[in-house]
Amino acid sequence: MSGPATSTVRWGKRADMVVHSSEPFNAEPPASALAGNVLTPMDTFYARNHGAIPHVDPSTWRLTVGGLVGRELSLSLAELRTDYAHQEIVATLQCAGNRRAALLSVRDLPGEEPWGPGATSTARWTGVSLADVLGTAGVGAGAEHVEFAAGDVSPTADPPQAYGGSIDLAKARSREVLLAWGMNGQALPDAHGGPVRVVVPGYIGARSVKWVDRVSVRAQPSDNYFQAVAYRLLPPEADPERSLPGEGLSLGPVALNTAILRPADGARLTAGSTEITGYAFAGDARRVVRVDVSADGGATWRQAFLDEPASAWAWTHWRIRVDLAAGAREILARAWDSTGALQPASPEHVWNPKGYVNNSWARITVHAE
Ligand SMILES: Nc1nc2c(c(=O)[nH]1)N[C@H]1C(S)=C(S)[C@@H](COP(=O)(O)O)O[C@H]1N2
Ligand SMILES: [Mo]
Repeated sequence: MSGPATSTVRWGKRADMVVHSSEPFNAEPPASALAGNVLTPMDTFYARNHGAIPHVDPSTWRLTVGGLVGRELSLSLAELRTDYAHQEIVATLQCAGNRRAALLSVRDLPGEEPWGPGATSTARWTGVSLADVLGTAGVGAGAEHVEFAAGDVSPTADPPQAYGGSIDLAKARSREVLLAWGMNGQALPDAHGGPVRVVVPGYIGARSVKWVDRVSVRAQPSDNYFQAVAYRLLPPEADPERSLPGEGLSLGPVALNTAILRPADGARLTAGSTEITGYAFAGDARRVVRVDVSADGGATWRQAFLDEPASAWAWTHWRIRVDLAAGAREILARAWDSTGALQPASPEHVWNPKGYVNNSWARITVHAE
């Protein structure tokens, strides 16, 4: 209905998606499209892919569960749905590259896409707890990690390989980690990992492996490129072209972050009372407890009103009315979490060679007249 018929945006996404790459398909909604929606509509949910989006036939799909288990399992979608209790969880996914654009303006990041604040979205996921499936397989001695493997091959991995990753066993055994076939009440679409994906609430999006077809219980983290080499936080002086498997810090839980969704960066507004809205998110067991907003470049701050999050695994939307003086105004937002941690002030403090985890204060400039 809306959008030009000539739109090149695919996979059922809205016409105004910011497409970072069409093959593989990488796209985020404009920040304003995330505002006001606790659940992100399907056509607005960001898409992050390292290879071509496959179509996996739900009638022939099987999940194998192996490695350090008492007995190997091979489950069809029908078996997964009938043999295990269904779970529904509202959870936010957030890419480790969310808000990378601000790191790029500090220093170049060759080959990395300039994601804005839209590499995060929230859905109601339906599936079964991975914990229950691991329970039937039986976790063996020495198990510390659970690996997820899929069939989509990434040409940018070194060497090119199918996508995969792992999480620690304790997280894998928590109720909230799902093998999900439903998203906002619909069958999981191809672009988001249908027929079944992993959803790891509170962890970077990279661990929520789409099109999952194998779960392996292991003593060590996955050797997959996207666990051992990519999605690791390297020190600023490291050369990502030469980094060896296991170098740097493996990213798991999402760092405390926030973004301003409205008004848009660069917007022209009428001076006076203006509503500022945004999201804040804290990974794993942490909760967003406070968001401060400044309408004068950080000279003074006031606390925003926090909406009740939809679940312990969902983002917190916030809002505040500020009085905007005429001229170019820098608006800042910064969040605090339940451990008392505050976001770092500037992207210079967090710059790293792959451009992950930019959780510096949100900053936009608007022109009030
Ligand atoms: N099989 C597979 N799973 C994947 C990926 C991928 O490229 N292949 N990308 C990961 C990354 S980096 C993110 S941020 C999320 C994005 O999920 P979405 O495309 O549903 O938003 O999926 C993760 N799971
Ligand atoms: Mo990601």
